[in-house]
Amino acid sequence: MTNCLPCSQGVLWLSVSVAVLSVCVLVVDIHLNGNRMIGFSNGVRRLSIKIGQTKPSKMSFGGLHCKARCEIYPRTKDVKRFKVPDDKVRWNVPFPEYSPTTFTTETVLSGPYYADPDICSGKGEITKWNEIDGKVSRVSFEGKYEVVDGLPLNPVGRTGLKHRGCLGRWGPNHAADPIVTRWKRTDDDEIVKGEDGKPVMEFVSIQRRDNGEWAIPGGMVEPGSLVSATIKQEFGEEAMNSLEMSEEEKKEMHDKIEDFLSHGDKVYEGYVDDPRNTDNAWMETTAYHFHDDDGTKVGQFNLHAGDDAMAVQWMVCNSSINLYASHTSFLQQAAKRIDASW
Ligand code: RP5
Repeated sequence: MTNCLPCSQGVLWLSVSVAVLSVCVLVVDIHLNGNRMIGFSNGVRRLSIKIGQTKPSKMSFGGLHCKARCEIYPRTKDVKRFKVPDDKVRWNVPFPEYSPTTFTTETVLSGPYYADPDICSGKGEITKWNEIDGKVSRVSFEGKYEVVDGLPLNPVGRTGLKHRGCLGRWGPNHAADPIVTRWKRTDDDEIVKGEDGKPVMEFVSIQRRDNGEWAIPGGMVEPGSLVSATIKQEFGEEAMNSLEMSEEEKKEMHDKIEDFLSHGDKVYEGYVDDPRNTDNAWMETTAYHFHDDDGTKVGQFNLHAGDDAMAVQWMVCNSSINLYASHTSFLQQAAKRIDASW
């Protein structure tokens, strides 16, 4: 049997495909459906699939990591990374003297619910690298990663530290980041313009409790959870302090954010240059942008720092902001999406 279509069927198939594509191009609203989203924005077609995808994301990291090579490992006083110069980051560049520090925190080694077994000391094994492993996704947005001597290798390159540091999972640790923005306005409700004449965007920023840096209120995707659910949960917990709310207040908050945080546009999915990354464990995220164009929706949100946040504020976005991990570059993508000043 041949796989080729007869000519008339081929033409029919082509016409149907073109028609379907044309209808899609007319889609104006961007739908976030679980962690699966099909959207069209600025004339650019975006199609993404679940975390379990096998192809590298079109939005993936590129470049070299810098924060993942910070000298002292986060949340420690004296755990020093082996120094990795820029030209020795990539694994395919020989670096015979490379002797990374071995480090995993006691907390992670004690086996909390979010952590994998300590496969290096023979406690359990992981066989499903680059696959969905039960409810845990070991798939990277950056494509297939190498596994050497039984351990997954950071897809960007050397970090100067091996094993997991304070990350629970070997390989990718998946997170989700909600970028919530509005236009900056004067007391007379006029939109403020930047030096480039474009409107100035503000976003909901939290100050992280672990290092005091300002960041997007993101969080880890729990095994089996959807990115969309994580986005709502993290925004509620970190920027609205939902954990301290009564059941009634929680319901009110839920009603307010549910609709707004259901219509967003994915601006990034891939590796994060997070200071916690190691040679064998690293952060990846999916970042969605939710913009309140007329300022009537997010204005209702009562921002209160909670959970992992020390403070929360509307922060002006421009090229001089300095945020946690790669968050500044996610904001830049969001600004581009709505043609905001940068
Ligand atoms: C970053 O870590 C992600 O972009 C996300 O914002 C964050 C998730 O980790 P926790 O805030 O839960 O520590 O890499």
